[in-house]
Amino acid sequence: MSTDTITKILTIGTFFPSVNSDLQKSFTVVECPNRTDVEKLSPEQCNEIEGLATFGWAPADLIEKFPNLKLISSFGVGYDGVDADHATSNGILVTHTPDVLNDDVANTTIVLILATMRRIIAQDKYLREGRWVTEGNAPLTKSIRGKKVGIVGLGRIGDAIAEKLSVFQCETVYHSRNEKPDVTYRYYENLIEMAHDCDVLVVITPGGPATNKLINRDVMNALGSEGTLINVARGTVVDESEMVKALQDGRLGAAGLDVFEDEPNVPEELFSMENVVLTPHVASATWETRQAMSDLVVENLVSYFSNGTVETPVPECVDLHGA
Ligand code: NAP
Ligand code: 8YV
Repeated sequence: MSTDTITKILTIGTFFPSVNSDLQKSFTVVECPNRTDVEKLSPEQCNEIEGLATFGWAPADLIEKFPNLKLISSFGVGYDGVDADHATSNGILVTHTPDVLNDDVANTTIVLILATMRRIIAQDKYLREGRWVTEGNAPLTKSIRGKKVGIVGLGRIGDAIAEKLSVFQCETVYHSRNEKPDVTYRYYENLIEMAHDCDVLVVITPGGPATNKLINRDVMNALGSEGTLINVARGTVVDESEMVKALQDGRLGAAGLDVFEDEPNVPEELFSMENVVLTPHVASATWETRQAMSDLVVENLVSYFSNGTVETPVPECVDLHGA
C-alpha cells in the first residue's frame, strides 16, 4: 500500500518511544517533539493529519490548522489545555487517560500530606546541616492520625485518596458541585465551611474556568494557621499569590504542592519555607503509570481508526459517533 493512503497521525511532545513505534504499526506518524515544530508543517501536511496524540495541549487555533482531524488523543486525565468544546462542535472526538493513574496520583497525595505535616524535607535538611549534633533533637511535628481531611473533588482520584486515608484513621469529608449518591463521607455544599472544619484540604478537581481560583483567600483563611493545603489538581485551582501571602502571614499553616499556575515557574518565595513541600508535577510520574497512560493514548487512536469506537472519551463528546 502506498504511504499516501495510510492514515496520518501527528504526535506533539516527547512521548515514550513505544508510542511512536506502536502507532507506526498502523499509521504514518509525523512527529513534532516541540509545540513550536507544528509551525513548520506545510498546509499540505496539515491537510493530511487525521489523528493527533498530544500532552494535554490542543487549543482552538491548533485544532483549526487540521481541517481533516477526526480524533484528539490526549495524554493525561486532565484536559484543560484541550479545547474539547471547540473540537466536539467540529465533530472531532477527544479522548484522555483516566483511571490508570488513580493509584499513583493518590499515593503521591498521601506522600505530600505526610511529608508536609511531618516536615520531612526540613528534617532531612536539619540532619544534613549537622544541627542534630549541634542543637539536639529536631522540633516535633503533627500526626496525620485521626485528622479531618476535606477532599475538594471526590472523583476517580479523590475516591482513591479517601480510601488510602482510611488506613490513617482520618475522617474524610468532601466538597464538589454535586453530592455523590454512593459514598458515606460527609458532603459539604459550602467549601468555606468545610475548610473551617478541616485539618487538611486536598484539592483534586479538574482545572479550567469552572475551578479557577476556587481555593481563594476566604477558603485559605478558613483552613487557618493550623491547616495544611495540598494541591494535586492544577495550579489554576488555587489563588497562588494569595496562598503565598497566607503562608507568609501565618494565616495558612502549611502547603504540599505538585502543581503551579505557570509551570515550570514556581513562586520563589516558597523555596525558603520549611512548612512547604514542592514537587514538579509528578503525581503520575512512575514508569508503570506513564506506560499505561501511553498505551491508552495509542489504543484510542488504533480503535477509532479500525472500528470507529474509542476507549476513554471525555464527557463533552460522549454523544458523538464512535464515543
Ligand atoms: P474526575 O473523576 O472527573 O473527578 C473530578 C471531581 O471534581 C468530581 O468529583 C467533580 O464533581 C469535582 N468538580 C468538578 N468541577 C468542580 C467544581 N467547579 N467545584 C467543585 N468540584 C468540582 O477527575 P479525576 O480523574 O479524579 O481527576 C481530577 C483532576 O486531577 C484532573 O482533571 C487533573 O486536573 C488532576 N490530576 C493531576 C495530576 C497531577 O499530576 N498532579 C494527575 C492526574 C490528575 P462534580 O462534578 O460533582 O462537581
Ligand atoms: C500528566 C496530569 O502526566 O493526568 C493528568 O491530568 O496532570 C498528569 O498525570 C501530565 O498532565 C502530563 O501531561
